[in-house]
Amino acid sequence: MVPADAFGSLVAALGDIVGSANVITDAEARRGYEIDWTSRFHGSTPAVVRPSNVNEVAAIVVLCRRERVSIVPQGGNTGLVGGGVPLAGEVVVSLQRMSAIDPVDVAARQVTAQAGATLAAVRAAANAAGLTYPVDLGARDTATIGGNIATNAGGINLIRYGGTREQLVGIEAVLGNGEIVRRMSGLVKDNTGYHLPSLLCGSEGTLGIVTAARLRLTTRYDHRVTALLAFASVEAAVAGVAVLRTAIDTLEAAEIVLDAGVRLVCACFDLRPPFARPHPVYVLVEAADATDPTAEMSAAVASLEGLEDVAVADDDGRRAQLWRYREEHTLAIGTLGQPHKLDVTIPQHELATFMGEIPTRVSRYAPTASTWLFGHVGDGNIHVNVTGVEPDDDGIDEVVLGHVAEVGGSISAEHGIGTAKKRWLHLNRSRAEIDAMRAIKRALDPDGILNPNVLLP
Ligand code: FAD
Ligand code: 2HG
Ligand code: ZN
Repeated sequence: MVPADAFGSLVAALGDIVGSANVITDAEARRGYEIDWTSRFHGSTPAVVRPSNVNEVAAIVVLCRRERVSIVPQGGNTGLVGGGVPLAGEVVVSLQRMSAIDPVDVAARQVTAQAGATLAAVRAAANAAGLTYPVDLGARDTATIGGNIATNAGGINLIRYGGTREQLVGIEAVLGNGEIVRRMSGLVKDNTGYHLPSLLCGSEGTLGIVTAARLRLTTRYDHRVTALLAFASVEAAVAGVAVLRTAIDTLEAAEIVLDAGVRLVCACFDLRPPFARPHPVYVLVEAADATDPTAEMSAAVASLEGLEDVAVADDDGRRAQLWRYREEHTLAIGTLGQPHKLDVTIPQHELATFMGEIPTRVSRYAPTASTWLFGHVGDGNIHVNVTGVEPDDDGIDEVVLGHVAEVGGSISAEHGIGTAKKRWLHLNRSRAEIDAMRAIKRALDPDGILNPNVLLP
């Protein structure tokens, strides 16, 4: 940390790099960059810097390294593990001004985008060229490609297309030592050593600041069917999803929500319930193809056991209505206070038991707490949200993550470790693995200035 009186010269030097209008020091203007989306994690920064190109980013890193000032890279600030906000006086480097998207390379089925481009903008560009960028998630309008890469974002279509890492063909980034690495040729066969895009993907801003990426695009399917399936139990829902995944090649989403969560969403957003009577569990499924996948979906759904009702959408308006029951969960839960967000993956054969067991364990620790369960059931990713517990009472995190590890799951499915979970990294990673990560961190960020308060315990 630099002493307070040194900030004046630091701010001036940052202004020399990006122009003083792009160095934010006013307390009111800084506030949105200092607090995370859930408002559970916050701190303060001497300055938010908004570079416009990779050379400015490199100059900022070189300056901060020389002055021994730490940096937090920030994109859309929609991260849910407290990883993108200054927790201990770091300078915030916001990539939001770097949002250009090149014309889509239709022949290569790729696009180059700067890190600050939003996910929605990249998807729209791909769409306009007759293709799609297959990563999608609820925060699409705000989350950036750089943030998606830093967290290796998963989202709602991972079961068909993979997550962000699977789409990443090339990267441009500034490492913690101030060097620029750039591999953007788009060559898909390229076995010339360590794959730096993969390494930086999921590194949560600890190794480099991503400034641009070359992304793989895929076929855009114009025929789509979405259905909300009502089940009698979580067991039936999990078994049903396994059947549908085998039966429907074109399945791209399988999302689970429970009755309590749907009621909360309906109450918060004044929505009508999806069915005439409530059901314990709902699974939202979506398939897309070059021809209408409705018949294939209907035949597979007809074979399911424990199915109580079905609502089908084959037009965009109805589809959006069904998705609201799922996608509004995060906002609805946020109205109850600052939730503990525990984004975990559970092995398929343990999933139903876990979902039954975890509310009991939470109540045992905190009798007044509420547990909300929903998520990407197709890949075993459940979002355990706990409300009614103080934001800094991480005993509840210990209870949930400890049990996740006991059943062979991952303590972070798609949101990353951030600051929220670094205490528990050892539950999933061996000492040798953590040592290897530290060695990589030292090599690429020798003075440890990049996001020093996340990921590594
Ligand atoms: P930020 O929040 O700004 O930063 C996240 C992390 O990345 C921080 O550690 C930050 O330091 C680092 N970072 C940001 N930009 C860069 C960069 N250019 N270079 C290096 N490091 C960088 N996530 C999913 O995976 N799947 C979902 O389905 C999903 N749904 C969501 C729904 C809602 C309503 C919300 C609020 C969030 C959701 N998220 C989801 C979480 C979040 O949107 C993702 O983690 C997203 O990838 C974060 O992008 P961002 O630009 O907002 O990053
Ligand atoms: C989602 O899938 C996001 O909606 C957010 O990953 C999950 O709010 C959460 O816990
Ligand atoms: Zn999610």
